[in-house]
Amino acid sequence: MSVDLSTSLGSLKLSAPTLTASGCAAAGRELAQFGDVSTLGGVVTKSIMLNARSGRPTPRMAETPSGMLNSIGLQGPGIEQFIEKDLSWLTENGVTTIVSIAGGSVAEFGELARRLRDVPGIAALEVNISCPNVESRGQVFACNHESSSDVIRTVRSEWNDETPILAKLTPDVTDIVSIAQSVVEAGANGLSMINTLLGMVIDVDAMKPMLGGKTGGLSGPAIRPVAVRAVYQVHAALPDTPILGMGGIRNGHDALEFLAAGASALSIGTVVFGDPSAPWRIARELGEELDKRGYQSVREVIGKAHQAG
Ligand code: RRO
Repeated sequence: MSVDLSTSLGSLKLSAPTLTASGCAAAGRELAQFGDVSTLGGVVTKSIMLNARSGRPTPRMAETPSGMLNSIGLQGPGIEQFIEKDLSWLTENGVTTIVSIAGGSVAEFGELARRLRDVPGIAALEVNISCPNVESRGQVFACNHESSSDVIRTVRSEWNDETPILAKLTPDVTDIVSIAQSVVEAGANGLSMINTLLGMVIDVDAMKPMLGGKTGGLSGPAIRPVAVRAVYQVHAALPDTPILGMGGIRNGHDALEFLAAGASALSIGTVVFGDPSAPWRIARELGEELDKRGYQSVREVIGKAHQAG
């Protein structure tokens, strides 16, 4: 098999098409016992905030049909410890690192970008606008054109011109295409999509929501058709904007579906909890799926499903 698995997200060249999804492999270190993390397309780190956070009350996870709900609530060590402990490990180990940032306000996003701007070893910034704006009654930034653009414009103004900015979009909107257009106009170089869908599971014996935080983000194969649809619609409207696609990818066949819809690379999330070697396995399987169909590279199938009719 001689399929070329390399790809790119705009100016960022990737030697492999599969990355970890933010929040599903912490900062990559835990995966090192399952494979050489530097051979992945990259690691997208768990969204980091300025200050340490303990997150939402437990329980924080619930099983759902073909998926799971999480309500972690941005638990993390804060930016300084992240740079010192996590980012340094990733850099020392030659890992292509995409740092995911989350702010409770537009200004906090700007501060995070400013703090990270001169830190070496960052291949791209993923701006997680799918988190609540504490200054706007907890409304999610990415649900609104204005707040989405404000965040991206602010991050852009604090960031450098060489390293791409990806905006992470939520599917919990009526028109994801128009949100995508707003953030690209505001300066995003690419899009990560999709984040989880807001859901709830109720324990009918206790007669209360299962999760401590009541609501949670739905991920896994249950959301894959939603993700593929979103990637397809956005690629049709913005064919020159690179998309990091994700949402319930379990195997090479699923990965191929996202490429055909218009994604240029893939983040592997929920499946990693049960199979930590999945990002490597799925890249291998994708090669086999491409080979079986007579393709020689990942690049030639990106957006391929748009050519039919
Ligand atoms: O930390 C979380 O609970 C969380 C975040 Br920031 C996110 O973007 N998506 C998600 O499903 N959970």
